[in-house]
Amino acid sequence: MFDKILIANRGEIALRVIRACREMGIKSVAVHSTADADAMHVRMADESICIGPPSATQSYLSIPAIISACEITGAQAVHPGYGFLSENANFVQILEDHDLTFIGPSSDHIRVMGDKITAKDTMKDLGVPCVPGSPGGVPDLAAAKQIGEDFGYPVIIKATAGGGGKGMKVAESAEDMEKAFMTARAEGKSNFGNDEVYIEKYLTTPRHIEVQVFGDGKGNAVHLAERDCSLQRRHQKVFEEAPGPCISAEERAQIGKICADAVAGINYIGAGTVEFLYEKGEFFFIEMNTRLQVEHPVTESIFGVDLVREQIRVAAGLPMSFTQDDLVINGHSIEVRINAERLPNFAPCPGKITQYHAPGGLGVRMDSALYDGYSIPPYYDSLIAKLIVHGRDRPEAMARLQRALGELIVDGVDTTIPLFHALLEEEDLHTGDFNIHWLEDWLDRTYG
Ligand code: MV4
Repeated sequence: MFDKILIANRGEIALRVIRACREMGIKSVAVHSTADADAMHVRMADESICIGPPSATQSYLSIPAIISACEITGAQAVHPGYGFLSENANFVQILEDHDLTFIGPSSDHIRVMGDKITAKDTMKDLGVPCVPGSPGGVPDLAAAKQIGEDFGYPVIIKATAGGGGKGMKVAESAEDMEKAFMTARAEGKSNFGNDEVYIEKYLTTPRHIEVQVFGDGKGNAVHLAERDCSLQRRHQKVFEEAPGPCISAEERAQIGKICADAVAGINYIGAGTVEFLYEKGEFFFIEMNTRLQVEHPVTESIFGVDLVREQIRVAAGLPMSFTQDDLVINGHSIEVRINAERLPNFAPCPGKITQYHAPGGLGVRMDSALYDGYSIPPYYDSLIAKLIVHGRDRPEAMARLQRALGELIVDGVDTTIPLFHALLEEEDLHTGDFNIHWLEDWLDRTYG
């Protein structure tokens, strides 16, 4: 087992990893920018090291700075958290070259899944059901129009390197194709330096269902059911839950086995998420994420497992501590993302926290790096806390969420807390009757 792990991240996820390290008797190293000298992760780690100026490019994203920090502190492994360098195949390659262990998948798996065409090809070959569409990349407009005819409109043109909704355009008809195709291409080129695009049948009212998988890198893998993350705004998740309220035990077992077998088949190591669109009882693969996700706690809550501990174990060459048969769902869990943002436009709202009180009690988990008097810096993303609740069933989890939100105090900055109070008044949230468009439609209706 590792003696010392460096956490190449900040905020709540850095705390999450430090906590797992401490429970495992592993020393933790925090890295921080000059803007984060007073951050909680720096206080909580066993040691800390400054890696650069406020700009993420020059600190949390700086590969030379992270490698140097490992050399100086004697850390043997790096946990990337999510975001930043967590899905950077080049970074993983460089760590490997320096005999440092990346706590996550191999650079090859990150690279394959980072390109959506190769990801889809790979998953399709492994037996995962995919959205019907072009076989691989679409070279030109003529080919794009042919695909439109073959599959029927509407279709969606996606940049293979895309992410966060960038490089994605819907064509409702043949007349839309030229503009949509050219725009998707141009966005792929300008945002990701890659103008390759592919085309899929456009699903009009799906839910976003993602299956949590975990592999030991030796051909063994399990699934940990699914999360429903349909409530999103501009491709940012807002409310996540596990298990999916519309997924039956039979569907879960079937899609779960397909995903576990697929990742076992490529000797995948560590945590991964297989993303699907789910419509009319069918799953359609869209992407795979090769990282621990923001919303992993809802999965931890219903299975009672520590996914970070498990990531560290397999990275050190140990077996997973559970088998598929050990993984039994207990109840229901919901996470809401609390951002320092001002409604109704969700404008970032950094500033000083004048009062902070975290909720508690049975079935309540608050993952946050906030403290009284902390100043949220303006340089990084606006997630300041994740409130995660667990109940014996979905109604109990919803009631607990409402109760916990009522206890939570975050003063000094605007937050998305009022959004959740308002959402909990909505019948559709209680029945689970929503799809990927529900939240944006509701925001339009509610705030205009
Ligand atoms: C789609 C789709 C409909 N049909 N693909 C959005 C970002 C990327 N992860 C995939 N996305 C979508 N792909 C087909 N074939 C609709 C979306 C989509 C979406 C997906 C999940 C959650 C929220 C979304 C919001 C808008 C569009």
